[in-house]
Amino acid sequence: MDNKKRFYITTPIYYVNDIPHIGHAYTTIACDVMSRYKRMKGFDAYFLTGTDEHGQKIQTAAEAKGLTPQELVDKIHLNFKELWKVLNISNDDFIRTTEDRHVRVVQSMFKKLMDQGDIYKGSYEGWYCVPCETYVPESSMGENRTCPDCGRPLTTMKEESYFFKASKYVPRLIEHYEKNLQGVMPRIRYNEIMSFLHGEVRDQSVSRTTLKWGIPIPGDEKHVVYVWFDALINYATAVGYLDDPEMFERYWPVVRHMVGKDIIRFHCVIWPLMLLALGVNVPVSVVAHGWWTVDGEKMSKSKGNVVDPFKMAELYGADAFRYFLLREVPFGNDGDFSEAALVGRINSDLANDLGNLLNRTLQMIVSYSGGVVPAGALDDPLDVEVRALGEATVGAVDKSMETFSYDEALKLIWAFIGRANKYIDETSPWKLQKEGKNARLDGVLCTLYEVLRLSALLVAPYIPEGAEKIWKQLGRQGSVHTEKIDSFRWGEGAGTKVDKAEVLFPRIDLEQWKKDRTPQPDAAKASGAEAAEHEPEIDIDGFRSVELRVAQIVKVEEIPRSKKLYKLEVDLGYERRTICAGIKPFFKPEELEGRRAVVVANLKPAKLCGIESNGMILAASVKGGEDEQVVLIAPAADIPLGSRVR
Ligand code: ME8
Repeated sequence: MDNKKRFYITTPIYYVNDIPHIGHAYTTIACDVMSRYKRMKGFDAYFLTGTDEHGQKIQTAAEAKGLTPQELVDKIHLNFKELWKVLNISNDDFIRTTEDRHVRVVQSMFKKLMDQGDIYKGSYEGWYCVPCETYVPESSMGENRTCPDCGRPLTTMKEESYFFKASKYVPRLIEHYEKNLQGVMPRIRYNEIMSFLHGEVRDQSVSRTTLKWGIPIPGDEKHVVYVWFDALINYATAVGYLDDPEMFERYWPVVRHMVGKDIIRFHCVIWPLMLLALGVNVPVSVVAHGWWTVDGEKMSKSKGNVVDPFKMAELYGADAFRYFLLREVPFGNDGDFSEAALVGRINSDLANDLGNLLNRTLQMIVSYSGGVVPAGALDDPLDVEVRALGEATVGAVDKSMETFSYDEALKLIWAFIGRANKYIDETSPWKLQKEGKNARLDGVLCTLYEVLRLSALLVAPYIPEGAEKIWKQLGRQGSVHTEKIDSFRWGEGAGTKVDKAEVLFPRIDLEQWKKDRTPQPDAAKASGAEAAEHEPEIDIDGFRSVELRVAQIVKVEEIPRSKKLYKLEVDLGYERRTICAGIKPFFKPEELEGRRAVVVANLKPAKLCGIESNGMILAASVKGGEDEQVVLIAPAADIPLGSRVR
């Protein structure tokens, strides 16, 4: 097998000082989808993830918990392993930097570089960020000597240190990137790295004497290896740099690293420089993704808005979470996570588009064809068009996956699914059946079955559980995940006995979902107290005497003397009139103009702030502590102005 059919992809190895969050899940899911896809394209694909277990952060976290660093990492790394199970991650290996296999490689590389003079001893003095474990040059410090990454105060530090002669290899790395534009993806990050390389790249401090929790330097044990120098090497350890030259030969030339945009300098500058010094190929590509915010805000523990991937998988299913993360934002860009958007995608893309297509098709095959896919003639122009789109989609998806454009690939697949749903409406199989046009009906059912058989293959890397269920419902043998996309031949599904149709992605009832997520107002503070104050009973005639009508607010004017009142002009269809309403604190004029509302049309005129008010606008209100929430009461659907509300 040539290198073109091999693929090795890695996630960053995650720090185990904390529990996994959406950022960890995102990179790992993206790598998982890519490796699953490559396997289905017939590649010998290898997928590595793992944990970064040395360094100051871990030592500090362990101290805070009253554990030894080893106890901490032994415990916390299991959270990551567990999460990958829950999210259906198909990694081939999970590396921990505290493993002996890794410690030996780090020490051997360190020694090799020292022996050849590329690591030398010196002393280092500078401004240091303890949590980030980085020296920060004066030029990139934040205000008041703070870390440009985490914003925390820097401290001065002087220590004896080993240095890696990074600067020596910079011209070779620049030359490499000039010839390999795919070396850093996307282009914006490539440009960032090139301009950094054209600036001053200093020799790198690669050892520490200030902490104990690290890999000892052979022959000088008061030093431990700097955590990033240690961590980057994991990618080589795992594919047998020291222990299995054959495996290393097989996968190293095709390695791609996926990382968040914040750690590209380590991956696109330091690591390749280390590899050049070691005489090893630099990675084919480093692919950088953007960062997730949550409901428009930066994710942080102090804000309490950290998205817990375990919880998302439990509430919505691993497939939906995986699908959402890759569909929602173009890979490489920053994205904003919101559960409401996730629910929207579940209902529209998964339940509606894909789920309905499967359900409708299977039910028709059962009702009209005894549950067996008919061997129809697939020569109607519509059939030919759908087939051509399917075949073109396979090629277009492959192009998108080449550039890690996951969202593009999903858009293409869903365009194909959407086309098939439209095809059902265009061909109306129920009419064909009624009219006894059996030959045509067979062609339609067979085409739809083929659409689904192909779609199952295309969605399998993204929604592995759902795809397997589709495969089974379609009556296919074996697992969808061992299929090869390119072996698919249109029409070969005829004759298959389909399985029972079951709902794949249940629709989420939005009203119920909102209710479940809305914190109930505190009874004492809010609605409880108000609800207890009932008005005296009235009879039906008493209620009828209130003339309620649908109106539209056409103009909103401020009343300069009043903090609460707006002067509204409302249209009742048969007349326009002025109403003064005490809703100014809750709405801007532009939020009211054009809105429909229900008004009391027969209220006696009253003068408010010198203006005659002819009626009243209905609104619901609730008090929660200091805040009052007010919403207008409006008809749920379009109805002529002036209609009575009874
Ligand atoms: O950096 N959105 O580990 P780590 C998207 N151990 N990605 C995010 C994110 C967010 N809000 N927050 C974090 C390390 N990430 C090192 C790696 S590799 C040799 C060593 C991403 O656990 C971040 O960009 O702090 C990074 O790629 C990854 O999570 C791991 O972060």
